[in-house]
Amino acid sequence: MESAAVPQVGVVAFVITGKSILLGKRRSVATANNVFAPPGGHLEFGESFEECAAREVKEETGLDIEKIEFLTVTNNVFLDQPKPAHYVTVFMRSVLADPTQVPKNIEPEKCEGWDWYDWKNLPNPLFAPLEKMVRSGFNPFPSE
Ligand code: 8DG
Ligand code: MG
Repeated sequence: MESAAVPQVGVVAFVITGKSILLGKRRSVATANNVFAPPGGHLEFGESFEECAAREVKEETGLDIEKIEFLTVTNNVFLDQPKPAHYVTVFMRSVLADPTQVPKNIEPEKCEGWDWYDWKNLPNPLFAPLEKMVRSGFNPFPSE
């Protein structure tokens, strides 16, 4: 991670299948250890939120996503860590371009593996920004 002197932009992708989302357990990363989080990463210069979500999901899971839509944005300040950080976190939702595709753990040094979790039965502990969102009652699913 870069210097935390200024707020940074993180883009997070909910990949939705039915009422489940894709989560992985993070390993030794500055902002979060051993917590479950969706795929995501830093917004690159010139990139749209949709492009960033698709790129990060591809890089981390090998999956191709579509119907990528903006959900919400949250402000996350991580002061209680060796290198304090501040993220403006953009949450996107998406679905699999090919529903038969299976996630691969492409960055095993960063993640223990990916799996689908029912929104009503999420694992613990969740990464703080997601935990906050779940506790607020946020619903990421399209209304039908
Ligand atoms: P990159 O530098 O390769 O672009 O990214 P990365 O190494 O994959 O970064 P990341 O830590 O996975 O994501 C960037 C930041 O986004 C993370 O440090 C903090 C913020 N972020 C949240 N919530 C979440 C989340 O639920 N998942 C992910 N992946 N990042 C999140 O605030
Ligand atoms: Mg990441």
